Amino acid sequence: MTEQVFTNCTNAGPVSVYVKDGKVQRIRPLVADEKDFKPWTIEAGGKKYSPKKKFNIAPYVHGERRRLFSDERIKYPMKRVDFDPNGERNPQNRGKSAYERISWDEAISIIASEITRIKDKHGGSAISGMTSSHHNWGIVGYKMGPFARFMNMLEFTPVLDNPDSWEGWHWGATHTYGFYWRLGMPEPYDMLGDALQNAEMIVFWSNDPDSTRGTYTGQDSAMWRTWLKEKGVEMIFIDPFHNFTAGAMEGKWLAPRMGTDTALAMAIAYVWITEDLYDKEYVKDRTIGFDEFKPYVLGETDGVPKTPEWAEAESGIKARVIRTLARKWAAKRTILSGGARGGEGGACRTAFGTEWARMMVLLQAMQGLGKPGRSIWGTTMGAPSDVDIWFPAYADLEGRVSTTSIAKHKPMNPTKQRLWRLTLPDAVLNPPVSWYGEGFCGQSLEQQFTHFEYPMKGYSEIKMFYRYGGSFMGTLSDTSKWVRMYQSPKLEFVINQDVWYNSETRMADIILPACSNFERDDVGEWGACGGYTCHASSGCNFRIIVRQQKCLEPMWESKSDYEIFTLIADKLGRKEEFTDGKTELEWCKAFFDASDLPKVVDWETFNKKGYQIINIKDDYKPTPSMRWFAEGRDCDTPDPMNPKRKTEKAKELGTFSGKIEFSSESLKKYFPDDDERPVSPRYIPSFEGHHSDIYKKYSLQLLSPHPRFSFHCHYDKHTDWLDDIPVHRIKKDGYAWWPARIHPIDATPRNIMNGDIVRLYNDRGSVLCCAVITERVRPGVIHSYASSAKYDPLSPGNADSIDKGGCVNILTPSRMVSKNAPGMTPNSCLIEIEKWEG
Ligand SMILES: Nc1nc2c(c(=O)[nH]1)N[C@H]1C(S)=C(S)[C@@H](COP(=O)(O)OP(=O)(O)OC[C@H]3O[C@@H](n4cnc5c(=O)[nH]c(N)nc54)[C@H](O)[C@@H]3O)O[C@H]1N2
Ligand SMILES: Nc1nc2c(c(=O)[nH]1)N[C@H]1C(S)=C(S)[C@@H](COP(=O)(O)OP(=O)(O)OC[C@H]3O[C@@H](n4cnc5c(=O)[nH]c(N)nc54)[C@H](O)[C@@H]3O)O[C@H]1N2
Ligand SMILES: [Mo]
Repeated sequence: MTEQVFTNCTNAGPVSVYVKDGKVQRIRPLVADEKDFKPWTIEAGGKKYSPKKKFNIAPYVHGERRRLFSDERIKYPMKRVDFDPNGERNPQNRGKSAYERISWDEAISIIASEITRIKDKHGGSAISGMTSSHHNWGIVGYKMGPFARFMNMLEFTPVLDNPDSWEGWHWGATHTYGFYWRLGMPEPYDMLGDALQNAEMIVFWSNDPDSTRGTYTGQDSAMWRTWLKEKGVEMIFIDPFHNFTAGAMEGKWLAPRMGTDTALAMAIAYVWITEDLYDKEYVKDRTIGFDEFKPYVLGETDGVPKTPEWAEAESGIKARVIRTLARKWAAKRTILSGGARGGEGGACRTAFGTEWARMMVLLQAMQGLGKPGRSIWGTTMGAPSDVDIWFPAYADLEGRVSTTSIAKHKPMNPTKQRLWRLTLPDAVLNPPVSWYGEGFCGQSLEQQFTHFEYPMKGYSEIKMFYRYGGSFMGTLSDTSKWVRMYQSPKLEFVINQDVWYNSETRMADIILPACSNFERDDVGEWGACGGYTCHASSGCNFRIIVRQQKCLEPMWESKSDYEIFTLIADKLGRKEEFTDGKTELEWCKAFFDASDLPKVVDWETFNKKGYQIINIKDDYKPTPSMRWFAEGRDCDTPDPMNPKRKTEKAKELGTFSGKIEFSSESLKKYFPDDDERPVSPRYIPSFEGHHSDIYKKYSLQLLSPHPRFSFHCHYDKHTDWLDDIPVHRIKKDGYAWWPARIHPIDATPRNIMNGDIVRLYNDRGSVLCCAVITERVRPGVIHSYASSAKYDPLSPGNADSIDKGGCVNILTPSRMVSKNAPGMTPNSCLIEIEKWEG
């Protein structure tokens, strides 16, 4: 047979897939017709900047074919050998026992009868289930689609996700500058042009965009940073790790002690206030509450002036360096780059991370946030982009913008009970649990103050858990408790449905093999998330909507997630209700029809050609983010999620006052006495940091950012090529170990040499890693990426076992950002490390 070429899209770029005799020969960045591209041009400083006509995918996508055919694929439906739905279930053996292959018929029969049994006895609320944060690309088969539709049909108890990416911004910055409709992230519009034309300096504060790449947008923004470097824009990096962007940009590196970023920020404000280096007019016209903030900075309220000397004692950064930074920042037009998308960054996933994120906004507010070259920008979004052509993205499926929705099941799920992802194990093992906040609070600030308790009156505790994907041993906090949860007899039945074996897969009673996005039909726009991160595809040089063509039949006995739910629905007699009579390809067409794409291309052409590039119009007019606010105009940026846009409140931000709030009106109203998220931000020493009692026992701080060469648990362990990249894993004695980076000052007294296997430990657990001795980490900090996909306990099924795979999140705390802000805090973690002789 001749070779066929298909188009598809991954979560880091569009690809062409070459298939012969049902086998994928190769996968490479999508090859599009030259004529389809009409590159934009930005003029700045007498030069013209324009992107090349190509798609710069993330490195791991080059291993996509290896991942597709990986031995780690789940190939057949499996049943735990000692699970008998009609007899002994042996939940205590989850994680220990072996599995046997069963037929699809048997698997579907067991699942359907368990659903019926549990629902009849306890109601739909006894069934729960959840997905993870990321998914193979597409919108028809995305986690918000079939999974949500099916589970809503069962009237299940949903598990609310903590906003992992944005914790401090979501729970903190929203009370300072609004943007709750972006979960606390700033607008991205036309920030590249603004930077090229106006910026003189960029402060990367907890940001490594060369590694994190705008989340989904591959390497496209790498060129932008090179342009900025060549233009002579000065770059500063505040990070306990000398990260890859700092290396590539040859920037100045400041490495604060972990947990002290807010102290550093306060000292910068101190210099500006005492040396009269801030934008007083902006503070007067565009903000409120400065009079409550200023006395704290000056030490008038607590007797502690937040001087650079004071901050030096906390952070270890020299007072003169802090002064120089503060003066330069005020003298130059400076962009603050606070995480991958402007508002993210590992510093927001810490104890009281709200205070850091609020300070990021307030520092920029003191310099005129929104004025030319004075933005909050991750350097990863904000290319010129035509947003008039709307195409749905995965988060639109449940959002306000969508017209069709695969996820919406009518009648809507009547179950009001909710679980909170971070406390799910506690909810099962030790109820009741309670918290404030409706998960992703993108509709209003008030959503953050809603109180929840589980179990909820009138509903059942959960008995059945449908886990869709699942690699939390590597990605959540204090993850041994997930093992304990899975072994609880309270969970009578556990399913896991994934494409690859991941750390939670073998905790289930029934395992179902899903196929990848290459083995089913879908449609999706590169980099676009929709919903609360609307217009994220401006991180790509070109908007491209891809008809994700089925390239080969599902391998082994895998099936698309949609087909799996269809089979179960059929067994329950509800097939038509689930499918709405549509195949996956028909859903693709339905989304296409509902979008603006038919204005540009007809379905037949799009379906056959496989992609459509949306170029900007000739008369493109930039609308830089927050310029409208800085200039006191009506909002002219196109975010449809901004509820004040095009109303009489169009000049306002999303805070209660409509202005930037040094002292938060929303916190004042709902939690006026909260000393952990005070009305006006404070530096609060970390609950797991250098002032804590356990610091005597565990004096090293674990820094666990996002892995450069994998995408969370995607690609790691499932793409053997990655084991040959020493930044990612280090091969020793036939095993691919997860690296842990340690400064020579910490290694020498512990007698640790480069390449030694070391045990990282604290009271929560132990993880084995391979030591990398390097001066790229600050003394006192151990750097080891989060998101190992390999959970490899020396004693399987024992929650207290040492893990050999590198799941350092076994060590991180369950304690939340603060008592009323239920976010995760993996970067506030104390450990010790020793050479492993076992
Ligand atoms: N220490 C530390 N921990 C962190 C962070 C940190 O900075 N430090 N960051 C946090 C952040 S921001 C995030 S987003 C989380 C991410 O952590 P997770 O939410 O755990 O994300 P993933 O690893 O992407 O998990 C995706 C799972 O879904 C499965 N899956 C993917 N596609 C499909 C599909 O098509 N069908 C099915 N059935 N399954 C599929 C995958 O195989 C995998 O098991 O980690 C958080 N954890
Ligand atoms: N390659 C790759 N790219 C990704 C992901 C991935 O898994 N792999 N995940 C994607 C996702 S879901 C998200 S949310 C984004 C996350 O993007 P970010 O949140 O921006 O990424 P992080 O890696 O957590 O942190 C960025 C930098 O902050 C530093 N840092 C961590 N803690 C602190 C601190 O307390 N203080 C200071 N000053 N610096 C600190 C880290 O050393 C790191 O260099 O990345 C996305 N992009
Ligand atoms: Mo994330």
